[in-house]
Amino acid sequence: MKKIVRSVCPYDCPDTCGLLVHVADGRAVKVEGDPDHPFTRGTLCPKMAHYERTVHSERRIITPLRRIGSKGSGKFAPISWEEAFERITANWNGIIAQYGAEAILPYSYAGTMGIVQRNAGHPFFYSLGASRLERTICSPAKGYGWNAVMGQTMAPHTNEIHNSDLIILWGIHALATNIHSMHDINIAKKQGAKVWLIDTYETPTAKIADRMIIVRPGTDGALALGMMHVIARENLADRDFIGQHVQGYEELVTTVLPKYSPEIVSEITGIAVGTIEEIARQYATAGAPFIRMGSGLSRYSNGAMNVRTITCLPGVVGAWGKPGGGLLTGTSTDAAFATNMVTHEEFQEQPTRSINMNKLGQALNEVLDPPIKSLYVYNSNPAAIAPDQNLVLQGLVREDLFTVVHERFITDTAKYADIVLPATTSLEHSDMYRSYGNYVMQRAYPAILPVGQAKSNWEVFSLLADAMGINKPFFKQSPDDLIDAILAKPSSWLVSTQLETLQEGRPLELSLPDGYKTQFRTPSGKIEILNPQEDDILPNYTKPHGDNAEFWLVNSPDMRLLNSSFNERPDLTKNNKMFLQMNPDDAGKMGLKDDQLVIASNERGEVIFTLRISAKIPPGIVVTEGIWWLEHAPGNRSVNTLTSQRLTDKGNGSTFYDVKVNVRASQ
Ligand SMILES: Nc1nc2c(c(=O)[nH]1)N[C@H]1C(S)=C(S)[C@@H](COP(=O)(O)OP(=O)(O)OC[C@H]3O[C@@H](n4cnc5c(=O)[nH]c(N)nc54)[C@H](O)[C@@H]3O)O[C@H]1N2
Ligand SMILES: Nc1nc2c(c(=O)[nH]1)N[C@H]1C(S)=C(S)[C@@H](COP(=O)(O)OP(=O)(O)OC[C@H]3O[C@@H](n4cnc5c(=O)[nH]c(N)nc54)[C@H](O)[C@@H]3O)O[C@H]1N2
Ligand code: SF4
Ligand SMILES: [Mo]
Repeated sequence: MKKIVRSVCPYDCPDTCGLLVHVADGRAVKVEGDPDHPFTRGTLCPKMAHYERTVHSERRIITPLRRIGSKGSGKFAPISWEEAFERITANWNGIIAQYGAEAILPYSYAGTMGIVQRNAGHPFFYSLGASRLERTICSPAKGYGWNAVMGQTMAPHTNEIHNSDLIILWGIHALATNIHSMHDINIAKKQGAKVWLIDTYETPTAKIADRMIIVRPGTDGALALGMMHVIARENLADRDFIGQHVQGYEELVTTVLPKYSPEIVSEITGIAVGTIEEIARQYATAGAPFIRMGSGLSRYSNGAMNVRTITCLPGVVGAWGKPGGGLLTGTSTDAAFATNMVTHEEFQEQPTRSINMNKLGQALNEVLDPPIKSLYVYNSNPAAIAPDQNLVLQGLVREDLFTVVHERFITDTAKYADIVLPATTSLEHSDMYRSYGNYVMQRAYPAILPVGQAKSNWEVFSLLADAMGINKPFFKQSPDDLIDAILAKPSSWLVSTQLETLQEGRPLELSLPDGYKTQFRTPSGKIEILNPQEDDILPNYTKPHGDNAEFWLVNSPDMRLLNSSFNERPDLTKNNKMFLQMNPDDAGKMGLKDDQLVIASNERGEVIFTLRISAKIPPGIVVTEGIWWLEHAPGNRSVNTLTSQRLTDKGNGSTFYDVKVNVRASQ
């Protein structure tokens, strides 16, 4: 029997595409982009064009497993679900009796973005009284920087781009991470818009840009101040808009901007004085300049300040007042319905400690009271994606750590598990999705039955609640019951006529209030260049941290992967080498040759890469793309051996790109 089922891409990607899944005899055989989805518009990225190969991969875990080799060896034997639950509860009950439930740490992030399956562990671990995980690995510094200037102001609709005449892609590798924005950018380009890209090297996204500015890592805040210096000096600011809508411009002009002449900013950023002046003038005189800001520049010790500073720019030139003008870091649809109906924080009876997910390595190796005696991992692959890999692996190998991993594949993390549980893919379970890059939301029903004995996160936590004696009726619901309950209490943003669209599993675009672009939801009601709540009431330039080593290590997304997901796909990863890209002059000075093995190292460890010499990389920087499973790593260590657990200036975020390394030939 054949059918076509609507579904949603579950991955941690701002596009949150609508899918049409072709099912034949109970198997997904083909996946297409939904032409009716307003952002997807019928196309998919290379990863999801063959999602059926992930769903029906030979590498899927199809039964629960018990470890029979040493930790990390990946040797397992199948067991029943009953035995898996017996082993987990026996271990946990023993740990709780001796150390208390805080000795158990959940670790999860964004394997799936659906609100039920992503958050399913929260009510369970709150009820258990386990340690909390501070989930700040992605972009809290970006959120912080935006909020410091714009408060809760609504982000612009992506269609604004159509009417822009100057689009700046700032720290975003849009071809890899936001590919459907190309539809919008192309509409603008056809009408004559120019595209500028600001990045640390010439990424593949440079192909679609008219101009490229290469900035020294972590110095974008200085560039923004330099642009504002030129705008003020040349009287290009929008005085009317500022008078009506901006707080603190005069103070910025008199106390901060004098320190950031183009000459000084050129020293900091490595950008020519003339280029700083040119982009400032073009930005200020454009009819409707639009900035699409990525997370790259926020993953530094000065990340929140970088974002805060750039976020001031559209206010200074009045871009918010013009159709097609503005700045997009990401959208928030939190207000559409109550996620708390899934997470239920109040199930936690007593305060428990919180462990920052960026510091897993430290937490597993430090003497803590109580120590972490059990780790439960779902929706995440910390052995690959968390910083300071050596320390993370040193923790995972501990014989006294009882590790459970609920996964679709034997990832680098699953190899260290005592018990592995098989997880469903998004085609096998129900969920509701909302996006962080647009305003479309969609409910999805299962397209096929679970593969093998796989169970969804929700199902596993319901069963674990029962096995651990947590007798709340909440856990007896199905995911669809829960989604129905959430939709029965929608916010005014979701009106009842629209709910039918959601119930039918069709994409629904939330409408934005008239005039939202100039409704500034800050305490003052204005754009707060001066924010009296901040330690530094005005934005300023602060330096990134770096390390005591020679090259900045930029580690960007790879088009074929999504974080460490899709490593299971030979069609995407075949013949891959973990490349380290380097400028020809740097390679020449060091006598290094193309395609030879090199070692990148710093105080945290060493990683072996294959050298790729490329003029697209500026001197002083090396670049690696993608988070590869260790099976692709010639030295059995991957990029996060080199990254640091240090946190951002605000938001406790990750600082993945604020890292330096030395490079030498591998013998
Ligand atoms: N194909 C693919 N898509 C993805 C992902 C993936 O791994 N692969 N990951 C997903 C996730 S979880 C997220 S959070 C988003 C993130 O996607 P984006 O918001 O695009 O952010 P990043 O991918 O972190 O970084 C984008 C760019 O920032 C650049 N960069 C680094 N440092 C600086 C700097 O100091 N200044 C400037 N101007 N640029 C800098 C990097 O070179 C990179 O090209 O993408 C999602 N989509
Ligand atoms: N060096 C470096 N490191 C980085 C980054 C970087 O740019 N550079 N980016 C960082 C960022 S922005 C992020 S967001 C993090 C992301 O880190 P993670 O969220 O851990 O992302 P993934 O590596 O995709 O791992 C998700 C895992 O969840 C599993 N999964 C998928 N669906 C389900 C499900 O329904 N149930 C269960 N139980 N499991 C499921 C997948 O098989 C996959 O192995 O990585 C960070 N790490
Ligand atoms: S990974 Fe992103 S671009 Fe690709 S299908 Fe999913 S949501 Fe769309
Ligand atoms: Mo992320």
